[in-house]
Amino acid sequence: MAGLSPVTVELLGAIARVSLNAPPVNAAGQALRQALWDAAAAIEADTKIKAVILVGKGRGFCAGADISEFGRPAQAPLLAELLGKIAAAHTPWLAALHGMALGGGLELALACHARIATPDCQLGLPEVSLGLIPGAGGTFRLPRVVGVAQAVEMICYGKPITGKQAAEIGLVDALADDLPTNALALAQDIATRGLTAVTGATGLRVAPEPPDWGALTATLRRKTRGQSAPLVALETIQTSLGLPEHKALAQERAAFIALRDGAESAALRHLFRAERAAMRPKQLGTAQPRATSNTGVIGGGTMGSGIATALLMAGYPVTLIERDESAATKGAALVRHNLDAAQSRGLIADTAALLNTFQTSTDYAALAPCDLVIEAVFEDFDIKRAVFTALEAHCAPEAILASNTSYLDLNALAATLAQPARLLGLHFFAPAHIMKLLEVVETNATAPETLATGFALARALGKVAVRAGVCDGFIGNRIMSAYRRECEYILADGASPADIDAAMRGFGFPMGVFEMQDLSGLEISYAMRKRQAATRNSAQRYIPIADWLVEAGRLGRKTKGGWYAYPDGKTPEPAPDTAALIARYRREAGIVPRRFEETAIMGRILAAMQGEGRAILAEGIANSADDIDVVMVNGYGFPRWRGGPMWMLANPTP
Ligand code: 3H9
Repeated sequence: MAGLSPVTVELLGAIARVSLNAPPVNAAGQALRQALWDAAAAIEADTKIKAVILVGKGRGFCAGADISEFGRPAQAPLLAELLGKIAAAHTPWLAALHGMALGGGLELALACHARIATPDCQLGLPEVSLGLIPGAGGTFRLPRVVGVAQAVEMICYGKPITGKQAAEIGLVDALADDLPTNALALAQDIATRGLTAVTGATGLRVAPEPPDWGALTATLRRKTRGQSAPLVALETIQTSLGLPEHKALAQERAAFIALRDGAESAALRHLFRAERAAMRPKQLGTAQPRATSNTGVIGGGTMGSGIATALLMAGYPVTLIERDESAATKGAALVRHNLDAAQSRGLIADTAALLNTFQTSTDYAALAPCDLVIEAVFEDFDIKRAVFTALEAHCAPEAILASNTSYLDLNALAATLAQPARLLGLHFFAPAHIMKLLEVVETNATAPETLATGFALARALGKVAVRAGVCDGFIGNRIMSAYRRECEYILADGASPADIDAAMRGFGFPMGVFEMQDLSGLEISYAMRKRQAATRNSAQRYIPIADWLVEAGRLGRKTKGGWYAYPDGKTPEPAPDTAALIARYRREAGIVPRRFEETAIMGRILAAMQGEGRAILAEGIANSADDIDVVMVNGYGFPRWRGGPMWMLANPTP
């Protein structure tokens, strides 16, 4: 039976070891399904085989259905049919899991009769993040193995769990330190003593208490902000509990197909592809990244300490430079605070161990061993230029130098460097150790190797990175400025901040543009507007209300008032002072306020995003419309399930 590919079968006495071998992630495409089908049929016919081990070669067990097949007609054997065949086999199958068992991969493991996993293996049904529900028995089998509450958590929210957690909830029967050895021993035990005697398995079991479906639905609706797949998943699980297997599987498949062929899944699959493509911009060519083992950060404020935290969490030693001891101590305290929070969320094992690889200094000479230094000082060109002069004097000539500027002209900064080819922008988003997005900014002089190092760093930090060219605001902030301006026009013409924020929330943003400004503080964009005042197009409409708010001391939540009032420091309420300023502006500008429906508000906001997106593309600031979507979704709260503004432009819903 050897030689079947992408599935191979070896006989180890009475045990058959079936290996999935479809790099890079053993996705269950047609060829793999057919080969596994054939292997299962041959094994079932062989009475000498007493147990089967199913393993994945390479990085993991199986990442699920092959996503690239979803746009084409399904080809036999369907995954659900294959899994039905394995579940019904007389010979017990043991799934041996490492790396990842996701989506159809976990459904395959659930169709097996027992499961063993490495403690760090990722097990999950992440279909909702592709706008889908499990379509190969997951909504039927998982609740009957781990109970309804756990199954709802895994299926409706789509977040994977570790092998260790899976053992705690009974999803796997055993954990393995040494998977090949432990799986073989377990399979031999099953072959000798029988499945039930070894695993204590009583087959599928249903949770005794059905949950409060109403409460689950309400929470899900709130957390998923307009996405439909999670709610369909919940309904499918609920309906499935009252159905026999064949009917439950049929209703699951029907719901799966409807979602697969719908707009939401197309949008989410677009982002899955776009996020991966963004990490390979054409400008890299064949350039290889430089090795990075020691890093430096200049500036210990919110951004600098967040960047230092992100670097430490990814395993890089960090030297943080501040201008004096007191600022260095404050920066170190912020880093410790961030790491403590990460530890309490289980993201890192030990703050103290990471702090052993962290030091602060007020002397740039401490950066001598660093191969990558990221500057995150105050947004002032002269201050940044002085920092880079010092970096050139103290860093090794091959060290990569990066600026975290959000707005300043990196081409002008590059022109002040002796070696501009090693400068790039690394625009992190606050909090830098949490936000997924990184804009990797290429100046006119950035070498491909420097750019490649930026992308390699992004990968190591677990970020989604997008290449951007130099302009005021790069991709994301430039689009944000454009739609914020549009929101101010809508406000000036008659809508209230609450009307506009409600429209954005209704569309799926976590918060509206005015609430967001109050949260981050109005003074930053005020300073930017003042900087741009001399060069602003005087023909363009300008709304001064935000300036008046700052000049009246209304900086946002921190002053208990900005666009809104915050009597308790956090809950926005309509602010009479703001309303008076808006009324004053309308009066002075001779505007008779009109009413705006939510759809009209969102239509104008989207058009502003898309218009600016087109300009950015035309100027080569972004490589593709897909890159713009990746930025808006990962850095600016654009609802993921809608695919991004440029996707919506190209794929209008009827
Ligand atoms: C499903 O299973 C439905 C079933 O319930 C029912 C069916 C009837 N298919 O992310 P990476 C590619 S829905 C095809 O860069 P990492 C990926 O495009 C599926 N290709 O690496 C990339 O290729 P390229 C449910 C896939 O280590 C390469 O593999 N499953 C698939 O950062 C490496 O990927 C999921 O939602 C796939 N399923 O992360 C899992 N998966 O280099 C989706 C990956 O050419 N996948 N590729 O761009 C993931 O979450 C991550 O890719 C994974 C690896 C964690 C596996």
